[in-house]
Amino acid sequence: MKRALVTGITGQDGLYLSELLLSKGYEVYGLIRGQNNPKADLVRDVVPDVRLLNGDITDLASLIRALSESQPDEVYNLGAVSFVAYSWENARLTSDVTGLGVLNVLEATRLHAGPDLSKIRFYQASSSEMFGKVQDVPQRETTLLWPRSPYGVAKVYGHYMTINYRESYGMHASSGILFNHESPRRGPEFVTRKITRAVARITLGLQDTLALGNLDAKRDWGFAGDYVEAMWLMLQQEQADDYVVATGETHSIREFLEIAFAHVGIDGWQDRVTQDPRFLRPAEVDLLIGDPTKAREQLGWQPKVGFEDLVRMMVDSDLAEQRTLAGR
Ligand code: NDP
Ligand code: GDR
Repeated sequence: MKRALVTGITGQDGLYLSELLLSKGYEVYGLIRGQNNPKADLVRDVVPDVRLLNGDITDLASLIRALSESQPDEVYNLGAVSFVAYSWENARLTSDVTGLGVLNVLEATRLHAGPDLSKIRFYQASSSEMFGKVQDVPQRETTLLWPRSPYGVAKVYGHYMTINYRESYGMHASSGILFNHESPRRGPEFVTRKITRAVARITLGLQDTLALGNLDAKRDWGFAGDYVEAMWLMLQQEQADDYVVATGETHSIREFLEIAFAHVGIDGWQDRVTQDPRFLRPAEVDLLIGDPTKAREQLGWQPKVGFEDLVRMMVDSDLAEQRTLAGR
């Protein structure tokens, strides 16, 4: 039986990846931080077979202990301060967790493995935010990185550190450059979930309007359940490498709004949405669209859920959740 250690277990991807690994017969260990993490119950609820280990990716000793307790064949580093807007207000914290945290996980893995480094495979959650200012359309593995936020800068550090461990020590360390991926488990601070939750509440008469920032940004949005499969596939390859994981389609926030509101029968979303400068960013990533050719050809990976189905899935899930919360 294979064993995997997953950091960021309480997050959107941690839950989907755990479900996938458990379905493949893995023994899954999840790193959980804090003395009484409120999301521990969620993990126990969704994936009760995951074994939780205390630790924090900023704390090297806790990682060494987690590796020793789990003895993993595969390490998936998903832990991060992941909200781009928050990263300007907490740039140092973001650098420590999202940047230096990667070095800690790599180094703990190397120390734990000892002379036989080939026995552990490592996955780093890199991001399309690293592309930042548009250099290439679509963006691919070779596109120049030009991050536009403290989060993006920290991810670039983690990305190159992963490549460096591969080149310096021969570690089987792969980096998935994942474009935005969403689901009903997406945190409510991200724009997709913020919209689908608001659409559900407006439909039920619990809210009148929704305040957003820049509606013109374009993103390549896929379904998180599809994307965790690409993570796993990367670690099943003989050679470690870097892969763009994306749908190859891009849509604006306006298009997302259009489909979400139309799904509940509300035409003219413009009357329901206000623009609030508080949600504008000091520097914006205007256009993301990925070229997933390498992942398709080398990993045999393809997204299954399309954009419109993704939006509808999230609206339906939020409608059900809000109905339950409102006791209807
Ligand atoms: P989430 O924000 O949902 O989850 C982030 C996870 O990181 C949480 O489990 C959080 O734990 C954990 N974490 C935060 N700080 C620490 C720390 N100091 N030590 C250990 N764990 C910590 O993110 P997603 O699931 O959406 O994303 C997973 C990874 O993929 C992240 O690295 C993200 O940056 C990256 N990514 C995500 C994309 C997306 O579109 N979703 C696209 C590209 C990359 P806690 O509950 O304790 O806060
Ligand atoms: P992103 O996701 O920054 O791409 O990072 P987010 O959903 O936060 O923003 C997407 C775009 O929407 C615009 N926007 C708003 N965003 C939020 N959150 N709230 C608003 O009110 C709002 N109004 C407009 C933003 O300006 C932006 O252009 C996500 C995270 O998961 C990262 O961790 C990951 O690396 C990248 O995706 C790929």
